[in-house]
Formats: sequence, C-alpha cells, structure tokens
Amino acid sequence: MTSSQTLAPHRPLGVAAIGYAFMGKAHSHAWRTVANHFDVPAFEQKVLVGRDADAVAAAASKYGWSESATDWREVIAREDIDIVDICAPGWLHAEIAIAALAAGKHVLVEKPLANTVEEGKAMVAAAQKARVKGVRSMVGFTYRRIPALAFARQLIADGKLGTIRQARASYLQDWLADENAPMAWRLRKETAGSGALGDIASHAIDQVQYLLNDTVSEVSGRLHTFVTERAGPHGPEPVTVDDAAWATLSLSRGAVASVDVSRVALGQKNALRMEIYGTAGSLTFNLESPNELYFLDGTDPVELQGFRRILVTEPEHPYISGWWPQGHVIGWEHSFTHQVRDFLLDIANGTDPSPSFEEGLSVQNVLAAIEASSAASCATIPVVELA
Ligand code: SOE
Repeated sequence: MTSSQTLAPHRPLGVAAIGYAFMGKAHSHAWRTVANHFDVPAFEQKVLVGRDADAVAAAASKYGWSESATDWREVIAREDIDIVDICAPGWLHAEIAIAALAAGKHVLVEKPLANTVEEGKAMVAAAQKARVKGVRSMVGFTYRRIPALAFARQLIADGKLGTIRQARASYLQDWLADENAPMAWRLRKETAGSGALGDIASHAIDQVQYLLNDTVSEVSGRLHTFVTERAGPHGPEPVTVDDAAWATLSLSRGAVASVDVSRVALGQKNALRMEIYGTAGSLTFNLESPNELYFLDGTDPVELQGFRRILVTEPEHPYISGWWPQGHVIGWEHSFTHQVRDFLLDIANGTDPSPSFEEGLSVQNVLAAIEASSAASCATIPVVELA
C-alpha cells in the first residue's frame, strides 16, 4: 500500500490489533465501543493477531474482530490494514512497530514504548521517517485520557496552581504480594524490560511530565526485588526484574518530584496517586476513584481553604460529553476509548498524536536513568551503637 492510500483510503480504515490478553482485551473494548460515543472516521475491526490459533480465534469473535491470524508479518503486509495496534508484550514492540511503520501503517503501541532505550531510539527514527509521509504513531499512556487527569493538566496550564514546586506520584498494586504467585512474562527482564519500573512507574513519570508540561532533567533512584524466585512452567525460575522502585526527579523548570511504585503493596489494588503543589493551589487524584479530582485554591482566605472535591462528570470536562449525564461516573476502560478516539481523529485530520514516540522515549530515558542510579552505590549510614 502506498502512503497516499493509507492517508485517505476510499473505504473505512482497516484496523489490526496484535495481542489479546489484558491489554488486547482493553484495546478491543475501546475499538468496539468508540463509535457509539464519539464522532470518529469510519473504521473496521478487521483482524486480531495472536500466537495460539484457537485462543485468538475465540478472542476475535468475542471482542468483535472479523478475523483472527497468527502471523503479524502477514497482517501488516495486507492492503486492507491501515492501523496496527500493538498490545503484545514489550519485547515485541520495537520489531512490530518498526515493520508496521515501514509498511505505511499508522501505529498505536502500548506503554512503555520499548524495553530499552536503544529500541526506543530505533522506534523514534522509524516514526520520524514515516511521519514525513503522513503516517501517524502514538504510545498508549492511556491515563492522560482519564478526564480528571486531562482536566488537572488544563487547570495547571491555566495557572490555577501558580508555579509548580513539587509533585508526588505513587503507583501501588499488590498482585505480586503473594510469594506463591507464579512466574509470568512481566517478571522476566528479557520479555518485560523491567518490573514495576517499566510497567507502572512509566505511567507515574509520564503523568509528572504531562501534568507539569515539563521534562525530567535529573534522577536518583533505587529498585528492589523481594521475591527473587517464582514457580515457572518448568520449575523454579529467578525473577529478573524489580518488585518496587522509587526515585526523586528534578524537572527542567525547577520543580521537584518523587515517584514510588510497587507491585507488592499489600492491600493497594491499582492506586495511582498524583499530588501537585504550586504557589497558588494544589491538586490530588487517586485512580481508584477516577472521577474525582481534589483542588485547593490557595488564593481563598486561609480560614476557608480546604481541598474541594470536583466530580469530573460534567459535559464541560474533557471527553465527558461523549458519555452520560452529569454524575453518571465512568471508569478505567474509558481512557482506552478516548485514546482510540484521539488517534482516529489525528489520522483523519493529519495531525500528530500525543504522546508521540519521542515522548515515549523521554519516559524510557528516565526509566533507564533510575536503573543506572540504582546500580550505582548509594551512601550507607554508619551503624550507631545505642547505649
Ligand atoms: C495499561 O495501561 C497498564 O499499564 C498495564 O500494562 C499495567 O500492567 C496496569 O496494571 C496498569 O495499566
């Protein structure tokens, strides 16, 4: 297919998704529902790709795809495919994205962009080459499209918080707290790149950069693995990624931030918490209550100051006009619907999606810097003998 056919095909855009597990299911749900809620260019859910023919066929029929396939290379070569949505594990991102972009397909890839900075750089080079021909690319930091977080960014950009001094980001889960939880691709460095760091600190770091509209310039970080061996399909296997990560960040315009993430934080299910403190106001958010944003207006008389709860369900709030009347809350999966909506509109309008691969690479650089910092020695505290 030539790039001009890709840009304006005289038929609905053909979509292929690669991967049908957790992320493939979330993305499929978005493709299946987006046109019910938003005005988007015509598209067809053409083909779902996976390695196990029977399982991917069952998933395709359940999730609304017309066909299934087991060879992604054959699928990206097809003339009727215009968009490739990569929901496969991190170790496949670079190879598939680079091949799809070279074939003139618009590419949406799950976060983090890649497993390594080198892969990320190669993906950026491929995206830049394709962009000249009008081929679009985007990385799936979906939380940018949670209405409360998109609204938080607007408030910060409008100056409602004054100058931002400090951000605190934490992302805590507990699905690995049980030491008997089995081995999975997300626990092997060669398939996942890193552990809690790439999986969930990537979201937290992206949010810090997105909300503050700034970039991280300096990093100090640590990683830790509590359960170093887990049961694999062929017996015990070493866990080669981190269970928890934490870092301090400096941003280019003078703000500072802390990030701490864990997949062993017993009792915490999917708690991405953001706190932003400025000279004129503050904001807090917790993904476990995704429709709520808390805002403190520091210009109020001090005796009236307090965090006010904004229920982000008004039609004036980002994305909400596509959903229900005010007060009728939406959830985690809707951010994927918003992502697909924005990606389709960018393709139709000929505009560059955000987060771009370059933005994905900037997060990848921060992840790598945290790893490097963790590998370096840290100051040890002398033991003080207590009397
Ligand atoms: C998807 O955006 C995602 O990052 C998953 O990949 C993580 O595993 C999840 O727990 C948070 O959401």
